[in-house]
Amino acid sequence: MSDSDPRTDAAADGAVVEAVHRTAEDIGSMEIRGAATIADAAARALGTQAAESEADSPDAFRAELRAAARVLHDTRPTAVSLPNALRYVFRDVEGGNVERLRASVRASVSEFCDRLDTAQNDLGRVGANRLRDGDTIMTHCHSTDALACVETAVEQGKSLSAFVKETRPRNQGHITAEALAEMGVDVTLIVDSAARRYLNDVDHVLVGADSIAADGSVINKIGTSGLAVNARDRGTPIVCAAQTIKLHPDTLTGHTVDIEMRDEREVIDDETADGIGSPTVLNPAFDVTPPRYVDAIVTERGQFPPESIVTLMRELFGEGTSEPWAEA
Ligand code: RUB
Repeated sequence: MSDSDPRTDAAADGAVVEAVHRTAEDIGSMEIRGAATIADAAARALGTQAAESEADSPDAFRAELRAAARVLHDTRPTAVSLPNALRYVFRDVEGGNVERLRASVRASVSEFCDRLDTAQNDLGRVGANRLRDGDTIMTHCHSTDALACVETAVEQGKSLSAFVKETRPRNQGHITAEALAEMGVDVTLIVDSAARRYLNDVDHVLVGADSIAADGSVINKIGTSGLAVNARDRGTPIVCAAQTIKLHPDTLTGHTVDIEMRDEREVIDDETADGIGSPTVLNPAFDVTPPRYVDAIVTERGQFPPESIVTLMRELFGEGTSEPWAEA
């Protein structure tokens, strides 16, 4: 997919189908959110591009797919599951006529989405082993990987309680509270700043990840690092549930992970801000928790001390990756 022609690429931008633009908008506005869900939606959108493409040559088809991938890629910069999903779909898109290319993209998308589901279930079984009957967890944000561990533990007959941080400014903790309650977990919702007060009553802090860096740093919803530092101070284990699609290949060669800055109006509306002297407002969506504050990263391939995750990353990615959707 790398032999792109700039003229074909320019023409392809206009052939990106509506469903791809809609998915990109939904990811940007967080209608679709959470690293695994974003990956699933992005892969499916590429599948729709392939299905609806009216390209009349393999070159034009591939250029359209690259253009669609760029639209999706530029939505949210922190969750590496998004470029990892796009890369997966591009793996086998090489030769043949348009119909063969179309079929191969659609097969890759369906394989990718199946693998995502399987990985989450497998990860859930690994993570559930850490949870004992009667345990209390504390959560931050809403992570389907973290919830998979709880769900499996509950299915194994374990009774669990949870302190759920509301997770300002978007309150994804509410989604977690609802999901846990549906599983039969006893839920207590707290404001973010109450976390330290209750950490003594907690057996595990359980969070997800948008990206895991080669040094074992966990990049997750803003507030995760403060929670982890407090948990370490109180001696409460902190576990990160993250499928291998969250491993960030570029960090193998020393790149850092971009932290998304979101609209300040998620924090405060214009009128209220005007009323308090129009302060500068910063709204970083994620932060970086250094590996020394994390006890284990739970993946579908087993659980790892964060410092050893680099071994798994090398096995999966070699020394780095390409961007097959890049313009010529
Ligand atoms: C979501 C978030 C989640 C991870 C993991 O942030 O930080 O913890 O994405 O989620 P946002 P999952 O709400 O800004 O997308 O385990 O579902 O992949």
